[in-house]
Amino acid sequence: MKIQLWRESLAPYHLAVEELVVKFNHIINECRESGVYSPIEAVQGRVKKISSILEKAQRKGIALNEFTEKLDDIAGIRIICQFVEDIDKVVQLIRSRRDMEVVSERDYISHTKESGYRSYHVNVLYEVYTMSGSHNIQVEIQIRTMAMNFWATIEHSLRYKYQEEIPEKLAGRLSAAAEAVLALDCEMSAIRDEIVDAQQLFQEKASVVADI
Ligand code: 0O2
Repeated sequence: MKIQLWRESLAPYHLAVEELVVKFNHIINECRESGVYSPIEAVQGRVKKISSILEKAQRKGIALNEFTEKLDDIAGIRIICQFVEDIDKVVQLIRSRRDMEVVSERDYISHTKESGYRSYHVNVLYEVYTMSGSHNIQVEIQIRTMAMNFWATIEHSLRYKYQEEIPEKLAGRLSAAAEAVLALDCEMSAIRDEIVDAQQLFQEKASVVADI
């Protein structure tokens, strides 16, 4: 496929990611402005690189003219939460929205992957409008805690470095690190109220200073 054609095919995906990042960031701002705790700490978005689309399509035996239908994570949103409990709130929020339709969910938190990967995936259909009309775009929304994100980001780079063949010893250490992440998330949940209280006080102080 020519590069211009790739650009045209991926344009609605870029639009979907841009719009969704704005919408989820708006939730953070709305919460902050009304002094309410935000279940969303941060939002990231990306469109899969052409090389990664080609690699995944080949690995899954997907023909190039089918990739927009059969690859459901070309458009990706990552929602980072502070606490495990927030993940469920974000999932409920997504399910209740009328601008996106949930088509599937994958719970890698209750069902941790063999690698140690934990995250909640919600796949949605999201409509965007471009000059060529409307497009129903598949978007994969990954929801995870800051600790889960730390682990997944590092494991992802190691997986890339070792081309999916992470040496056994290193895999063992990653597995132990995943256990530590689980323990950290539990510990933080246990003192959640204290932390949220402290953050609220800190935010109030910061806004008083800003007003002066
Ligand atoms: P990238 O670069 O993040 O886009 P698969 O066949 O395993 O690739 P599938 O069946 O399409 O994936 O869906 P799944 O399991 O929901 O995984 C899709 C995405 O979840 C991956 O995208 C990763 O972002 C993340 N993920 C899944 N498993 C792991 C894991 O063990 N470790 C880490 N770090 N991330 C994981 P891509 O395309 O692999 O990568």
